Amino acid sequence: MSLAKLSYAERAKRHSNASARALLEVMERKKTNLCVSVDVTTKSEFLSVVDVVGPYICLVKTHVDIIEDFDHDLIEKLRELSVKYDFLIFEDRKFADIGNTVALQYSSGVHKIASWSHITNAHPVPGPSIISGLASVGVPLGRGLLLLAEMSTKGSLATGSYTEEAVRMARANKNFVIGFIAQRRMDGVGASPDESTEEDDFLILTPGVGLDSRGDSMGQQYRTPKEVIVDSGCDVIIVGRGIYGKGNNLDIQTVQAQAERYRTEGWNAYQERIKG
Ligand code: 5IU
Repeated sequence: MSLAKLSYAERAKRHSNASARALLEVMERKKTNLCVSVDVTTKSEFLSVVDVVGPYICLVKTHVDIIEDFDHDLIEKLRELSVKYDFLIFEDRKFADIGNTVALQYSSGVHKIASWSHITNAHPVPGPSIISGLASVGVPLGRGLLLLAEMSTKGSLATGSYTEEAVRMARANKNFVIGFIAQRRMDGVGASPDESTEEDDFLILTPGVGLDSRGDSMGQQYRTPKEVIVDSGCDVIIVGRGIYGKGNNLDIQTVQAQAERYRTEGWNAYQERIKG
């Protein structure tokens, strides 16, 4: 039986990485597989969105480098909201450098990502040394890493043998690599014929999710929660503009209604998958 048929609660028990376990537990507890991607450029907009979507999400995805008035007060407030509403934090940093450099980018600088972000991600392009560099910082803190095995954009180069190699890198580092940013489950991908991968349980977090649009003018491509969770076996839907909108004026009531809507769609799709 594919592990995609197991409940999030059952899968939580199979994970030894603290962040993977905590994410699956919160998904089950709050009955949500929704991650909101909050790509806004001011502290006040960021905190308003998180405050209103908090009850509906398992995870907040950040790009802290786009926040013009970033400071550590923002991180303190985000942490308070993560406790108040019970969600985890994922800085979508997409590391891509040599091990020594990514360890510094992860631990230091203005953002000190490792000190507050439960989960972060990396491009596999440098090879396994990017994992060891990030692990030297993240493992002692119980953090989890996602590898970018695929992307949602038109013409993405992360396909075929590149994706397979990413999965092989993850299998060799299961204590820290908890899953992938990808568009489908990665069961058995890149495995040799005699290799047993049945026990692998990588989390699949999937951006490029929208109910009202199939893409944007800059190459983004959207699929529905059902396509992502039921048809492709992914675990977490990542939604940005579908929830917080496109314009400059945040309409908080609409943001709340959209978060509720995506949460319901994502959870219904998951229930269909595990019961079907
Ligand atoms: N994101 C993608 N596609 C990818 C990866 C990351 O969209 O393949 I890797 C990020 C970019 C943005 C969010 O922060 O996910 C999606 O936002 P929208 O739902 O607004 O398109």
